[in-house]
Amino acid sequence: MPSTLMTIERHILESQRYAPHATGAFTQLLYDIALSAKLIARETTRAGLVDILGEAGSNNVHGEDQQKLDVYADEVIFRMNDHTGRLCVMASEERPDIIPIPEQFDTGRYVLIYDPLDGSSNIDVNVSIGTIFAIFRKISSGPRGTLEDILQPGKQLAAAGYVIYGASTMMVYSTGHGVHGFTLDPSVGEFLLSHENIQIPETPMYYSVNQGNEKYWTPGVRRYVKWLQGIYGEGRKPLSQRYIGSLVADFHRNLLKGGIYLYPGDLRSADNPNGKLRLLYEAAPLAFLCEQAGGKASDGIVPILEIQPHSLHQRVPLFIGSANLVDTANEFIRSYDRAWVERYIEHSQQEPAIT
Ligand code: AHM
Ligand code: MG
Repeated sequence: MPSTLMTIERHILESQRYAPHATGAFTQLLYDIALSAKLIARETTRAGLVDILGEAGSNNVHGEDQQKLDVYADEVIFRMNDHTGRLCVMASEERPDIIPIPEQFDTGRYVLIYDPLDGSSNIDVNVSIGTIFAIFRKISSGPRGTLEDILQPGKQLAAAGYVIYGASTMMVYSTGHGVHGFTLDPSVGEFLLSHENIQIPETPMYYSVNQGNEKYWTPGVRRYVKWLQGIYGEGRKPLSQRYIGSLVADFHRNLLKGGIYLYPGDLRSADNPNGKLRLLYEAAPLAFLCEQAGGKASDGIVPILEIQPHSLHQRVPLFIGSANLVDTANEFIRSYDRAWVERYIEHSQQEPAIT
């Protein structure tokens, strides 16, 4: 047994020493997210019981309403945070517009952006899924938050993290002072510090990509993946491929073991060269964590954390993981994907501006 047992609550409180002027609101906000995670974890572990207790949208044998898990997760995070006076506005991947704080409640200095349950195709098949969250400080001048508070570049994040609902539930977060991981002990209902100051290993083990999309890839991405496989590059040992299709789970594994996750922009549609993932809910918070752990994240051209978002649900290509692998991805794209880069830049400039 380790000499000290550190709960997430204590860890968050002790981290306040880095912010001597903090009022405690930030600390409480992180703690509310941890509490939401416990509620969501309780439901994800019962997910398989839906078949015998009733389908989503119907009544179960107890006469209770069954909800889809992603809707449930979205509601839990919203309701845990709408009335605390700590937030000025929220945004969820599940909702089309920004989420104002209801008029009857006070507002605060922080902004919460979340993907309540990422990896939706894995929800029904008992494969790891996750919650991703990002916290900014309010920048707009009015009393209540606006879209301007949401559309901030990742380099302005005050904190970010994720929860993985896997063999065990873990919460991993950073406030800009390292990345720390906590494992939920279900018998006592506490997140306990299990991974302090995570650093992504320099020697990578894995690459993670949906190889089924290869026919849509740009020439640079094709060559890059061949390089990862050791087909190009003198005497390079191939990396093993691992792909769960749950960003949080794929990212978590590569963070601990070393490697790269990529969801590139592709040539599928001339209208959308940006790939699938969302800048605000997925790419930016994980990029913040990855950089804190000594890794890198880019869209193939610039660091994810430098990108100024233009719209709430903006998509972005993502290359994230060990620093040298991300640098090499950028080099391949620079060398072989000029046509795609032009289209991507042009498309990004057409994104609607902040209103
Ligand atoms: P979602 O937000 O609808 O769950 O989609 C995001 C997920 C990521 O978790 C995952 O990495 C990716 O989509 C997988 O996409 P694909 O099935 O195209 O490989
Ligand atoms: Mg998602």
